[in-house]
Amino acid sequence: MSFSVTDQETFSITTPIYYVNDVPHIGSAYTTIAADVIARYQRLQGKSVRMVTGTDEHGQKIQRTAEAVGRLPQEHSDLIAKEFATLWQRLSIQVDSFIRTTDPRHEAIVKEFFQRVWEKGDIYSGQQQGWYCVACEEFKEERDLLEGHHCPLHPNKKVEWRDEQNYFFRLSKYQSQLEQLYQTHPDFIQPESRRNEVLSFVSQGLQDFSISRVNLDWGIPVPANPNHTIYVWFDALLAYITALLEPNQEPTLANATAKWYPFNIHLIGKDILRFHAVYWPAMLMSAEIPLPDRVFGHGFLTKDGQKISKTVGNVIDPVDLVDRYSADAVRYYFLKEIEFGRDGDFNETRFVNILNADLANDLGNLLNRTLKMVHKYCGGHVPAIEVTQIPPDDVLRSKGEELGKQVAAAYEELAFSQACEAVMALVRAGNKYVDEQAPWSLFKQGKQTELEQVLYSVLESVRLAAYLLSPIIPDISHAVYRQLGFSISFNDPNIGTEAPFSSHAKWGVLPATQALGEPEPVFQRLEIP
Ligand code: ME8
Repeated sequence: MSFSVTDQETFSITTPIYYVNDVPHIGSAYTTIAADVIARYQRLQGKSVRMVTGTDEHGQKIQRTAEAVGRLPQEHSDLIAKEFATLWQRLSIQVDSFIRTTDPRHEAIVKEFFQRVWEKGDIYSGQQQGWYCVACEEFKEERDLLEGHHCPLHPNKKVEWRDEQNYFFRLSKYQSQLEQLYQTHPDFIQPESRRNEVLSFVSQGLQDFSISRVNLDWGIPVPANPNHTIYVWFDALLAYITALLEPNQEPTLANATAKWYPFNIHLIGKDILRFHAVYWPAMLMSAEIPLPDRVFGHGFLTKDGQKISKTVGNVIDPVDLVDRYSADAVRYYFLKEIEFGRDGDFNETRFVNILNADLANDLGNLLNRTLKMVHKYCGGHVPAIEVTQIPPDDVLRSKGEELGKQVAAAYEELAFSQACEAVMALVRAGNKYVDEQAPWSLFKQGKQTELEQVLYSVLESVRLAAYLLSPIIPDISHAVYRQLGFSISFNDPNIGTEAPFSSHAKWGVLPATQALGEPEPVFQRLEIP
């Protein structure tokens, strides 16, 4: 049975539309992994999911980067966009829509949107004076700059003085509507610390912002005045909407917003919070388009305490990490190690230690030792045990029966680290249980029924752990399921009907007498480099 989109609820989520100033680094991978985990969790829940990512290719930052490497901006963008798409594949990310802002359909969407806002009377011409950070593509207040007019997010870059005629968007007109939005929808901005940041920024009074640039060819021309180019942020935010068009659909706002809109989550880093939590909702209000449900701004990955950034030049290459350690390893480490929403430092020794402890020793070893015993003592089949035969106060059964609900709540709150912790607690309990119950001695004593109950409980706990971690480590979960005799792939887009959360997140799903696969390590121990 398969559901069509209209039969079931939809879920849509975005990552930022990344700049193509350089190949992707671990920061962009971090957000995209998290978005993929959320999307996978929602697929398990049976939702029809649209996961959107893409590349931001216009504006001065990209034009200058291309010039510096002797390429045309389009040629440069083509090369780098490909690197992003390849990395997402390597990281087992299921992208439903990859939007590039140089897609011709996007220009049509941006122009239609601009026109709507224009007709609303929310755009006017004025003089823009101020300090501009090309790396942020944003005007900065003098008081926010470091000494010598350097940008705090790009301390090696100087801001530039601008004094030019621009078109402005009447952000100030939306001050009270925005304040009302934050009051009536307290979950609109998450986590709480980010919400407070925005509330404090907005309470200082909103200023109109310029949405066009002169002397810049690389961008979408302003419909009424082609001497101006639409500001790259105005252009990029709209890529979220363009990304919802079906491949051969006419590019109109009505078409793009028909099925998947409004977005459930815009997932971003805290650096671009204002654009998403203030400018974007105001733009949508002006165009009379519904607002997203929530904007979640996570923290920064840092190295030696400084934000990892392409512009700063302290990047960690995600391709290298995947090559050396596998996609699941990278996915697990970042989501388990860093509380989502907070900053976190990358440390390779810790990386190796956590993976070895959780995935090789605790999860991998529990499956391996149990399967070997089942092959030895029970003929390679799931023991013929009815779940009702296992006492309700059995440690694994009672923990397992609570776990699905607990982990679902953690995923809903984007508390990935908590989800991992809760699952690993069951896995660790499983290892302890094996040590205490000593199936080898039950075998020696001829206590076959007790032995089978013990082994069933452990196998079922490993299965449940693999299922609940599948949004984070889909390849390992697949390997566990295969060894347990299932032919389910967690990369199957129909996973929500093949193995729905409503049944597989329960304890006691492993079918009695199901033939088991050969035990093979699901995660090889890593060496500290
Ligand atoms: O801002 N730690 O693109 P961008 C965690 N084109 N996340 C990080 C990070 C770090 N050190 N560095 C980057 C842009 N990120 C615009 C977006 S959206 C309409 C336009 C992640 O390539 C994080 O999600 O600079 C951050 O918000 C994003 O990359 C910035 O990507």
